[in-house]
Amino acid sequence: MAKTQESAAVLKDRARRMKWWHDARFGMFVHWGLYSQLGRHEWAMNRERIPISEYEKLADSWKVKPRPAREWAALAKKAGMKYMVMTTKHHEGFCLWDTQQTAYNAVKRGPHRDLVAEYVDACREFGLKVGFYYSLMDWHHPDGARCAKDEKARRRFLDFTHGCVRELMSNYGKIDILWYDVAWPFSTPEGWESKKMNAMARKLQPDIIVNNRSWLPEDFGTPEEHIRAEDAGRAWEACMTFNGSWGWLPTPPEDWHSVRKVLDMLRQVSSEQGNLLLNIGPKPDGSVPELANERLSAVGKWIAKNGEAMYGAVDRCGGRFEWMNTGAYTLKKNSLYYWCSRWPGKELAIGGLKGSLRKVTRLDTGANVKFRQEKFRVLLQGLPENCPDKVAGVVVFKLDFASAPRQELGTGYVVL
Ligand code: FHN
Repeated sequence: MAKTQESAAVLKDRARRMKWWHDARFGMFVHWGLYSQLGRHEWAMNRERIPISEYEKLADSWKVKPRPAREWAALAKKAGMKYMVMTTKHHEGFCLWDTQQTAYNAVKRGPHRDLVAEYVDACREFGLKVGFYYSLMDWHHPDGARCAKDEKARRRFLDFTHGCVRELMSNYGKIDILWYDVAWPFSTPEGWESKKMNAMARKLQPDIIVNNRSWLPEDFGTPEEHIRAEDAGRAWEACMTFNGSWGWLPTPPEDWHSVRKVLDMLRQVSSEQGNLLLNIGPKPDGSVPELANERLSAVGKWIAKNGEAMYGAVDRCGGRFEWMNTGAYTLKKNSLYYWCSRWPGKELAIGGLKGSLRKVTRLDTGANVKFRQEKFRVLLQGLPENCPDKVAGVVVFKLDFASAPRQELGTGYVVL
């Protein structure tokens, strides 16, 4: 995508709109729809070539428990997540809100409820920012594919698409994030008239944050199922499944990210000023998968004591620190947070740190840690023999320096 120079005013407005998002760090992605009833991934309709007439029956068989979104929001809060993004319409084309664009929706069919309205209410009840996921690709709409080759079909499908976005931006109060997905079959913003669509969204929601999946860069990049920072200055959010499927798909516990893995993903994104959007795929009735509940609850317990190392304004570590054998870093100006995930015993050595070390504390207890700074290493001493963190085996040491620290280790160097 060609990089265009954005005006100072645009950059300033984006910084204003996105400050809460950067500080928030951690969000919950929710993939829930007709596909959840199949329990075989949200792409089952496409991968299994289920005929539309057969698939549509799911619209009337969908039974939803009372207000499941409250369970999601309560768990998100408990897990230390600050915002949510839910599928309002996935590729299957079924709309979870009271839309006038199609009768294929959760109010006219199956649940006979506005599931998006319930989700918005739940987010607000638990003090979470509200994100809407919207799939541009639509396997159900009659023009969803032929729009690529037929101008009349394109017009109809764009009127449908822009109409859906307009409803979502108009009918549910303040919306904080617009998360587009899969801009197939067009391969340009002109095909979708994205500029016009996003300008409409921003006019209706002046503070909204828009991702990069309508063929325009907009506000942030979206690496998926991997963690890779965008260029410095460009916001980014890694979206990750919990067990390899976005939609409900029961798999053995070993397929689900461990608490330690989730914490390491949080550290990785925080170390390069990114966000983590971690997905749950609720069961057909809306229930939270047990393993997601169990592991996110533990993540939240850990974050409650160590969140300082990830929330708020962080600096990029890239190029300033090297990999370590017992842990890894996040950085806030002169404070270096060492996430020790491999407990060394009573003494922890970190080689090659440059800068005058003033103080070391443990984030989980606030206790000062005895340390000695030598020419080639820092020694943290008087530690417990075994790792004291019983939640995940990860202890964060906060090292306060007189100035911004860095590390020089190299490959072949040894101390004589
Ligand atoms: O095809 C979708 C997929 O089902 C899921 O919604 C992810 C989430 O980012 N987006 C697409 C794959 O990139």
